[in-house]
Amino acid sequence: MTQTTHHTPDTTARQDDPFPVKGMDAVVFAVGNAKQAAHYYSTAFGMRLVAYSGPENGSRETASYVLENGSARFVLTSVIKPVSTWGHFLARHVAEHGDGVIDLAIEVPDARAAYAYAVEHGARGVTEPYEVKDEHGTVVLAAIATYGETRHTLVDRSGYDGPYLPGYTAAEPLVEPPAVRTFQAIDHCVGNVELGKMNEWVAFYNKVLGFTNMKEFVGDDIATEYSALMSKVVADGTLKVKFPINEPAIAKKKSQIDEYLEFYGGAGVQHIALNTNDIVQTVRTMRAAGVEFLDTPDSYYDTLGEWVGDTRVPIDTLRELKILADRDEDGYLLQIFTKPVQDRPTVFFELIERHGSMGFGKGNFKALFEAIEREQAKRGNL
Ligand code: TYF
Ligand code: FE
Repeated sequence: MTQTTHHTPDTTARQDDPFPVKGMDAVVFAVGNAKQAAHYYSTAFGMRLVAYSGPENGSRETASYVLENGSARFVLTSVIKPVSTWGHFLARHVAEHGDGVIDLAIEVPDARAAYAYAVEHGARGVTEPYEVKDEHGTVVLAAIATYGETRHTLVDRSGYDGPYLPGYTAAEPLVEPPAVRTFQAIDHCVGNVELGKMNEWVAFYNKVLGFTNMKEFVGDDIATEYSALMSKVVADGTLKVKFPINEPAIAKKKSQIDEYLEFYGGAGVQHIALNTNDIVQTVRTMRAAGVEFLDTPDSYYDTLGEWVGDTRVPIDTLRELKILADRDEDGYLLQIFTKPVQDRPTVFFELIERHGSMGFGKGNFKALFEAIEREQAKRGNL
């Protein structure tokens, strides 16, 4: 069943936090053509290019474009010609998974301490702590493995004031950014894992990163009724980093999570949710730029007002733009989901405007999952 509770975000760092985090550092994508992806996230998502690494500044093997919107940072990486283990990894990752997320990088105050804590508590180390430096200062990096081929790089950038990381040079936006900022932070990053593995990964985050479970989850009864998935959310003590974990459930229909696992080729990042202060303006801007969002039937809006009450946005505007709304005891939220942003039915995005609620839209799960299933059916995967 779904439940919600009062979440009082304590944004001050806790003395006793076993794994203090500052927030999401970056979402790193391995893609087939980073040059064109940078264009898409600039023109369609309204992000700005801020840094670049490639052959022109000494990186012969890979090209990486760093785009930002407020504190949200995406890094798009392509291999130019595989030479090293890293280049071959990127080439194989794109071949196996298509465009996807290789790294949910977390900013921490002390990457060595964070890595040591994680490995002591059962994480598989991918990269031991190391320093990179240039004229802008020093960054300490380390990485641990999570679900599938995804990793968490732990980033201490307190000794650095450059555009992204040593080795990157500052870059200018590719196009004039939209007049109104489309979004300003990463709200949560969702992983899809194999059948029966959700609780193992929840336990991993509990043990290895000291994350705790948030009360909102999708359990057995809802799974069999209509969602065909189960979901739990882990977060750091200050709720700055929130990671829902989904697994498929056996139901009447083929799970959307199974579709993802089949086309991604295993576990991986399913969606990234982005915080916006003005979801109406953002959806108008992104729709006009060609971003496709999931459809919501008119019937949803016919009854919405009765249970969600007043929101900042009139119901007619929500209906026009297919924006979803949900309310819990802490407040309300507005949210909308894009269709997958590549040909494989894998990674997609969510826009979320929060007004008090720290939930994930449990009141919308039925409408949302039905919308996802309509898309699944169009693809012949239901
Ligand atoms: O992050 C969440 O939990 C919400 C709801 O396949 C959700 O965005 C859960 C599963 C899913 C799509 C959205
Ligand atoms: Fe979400």
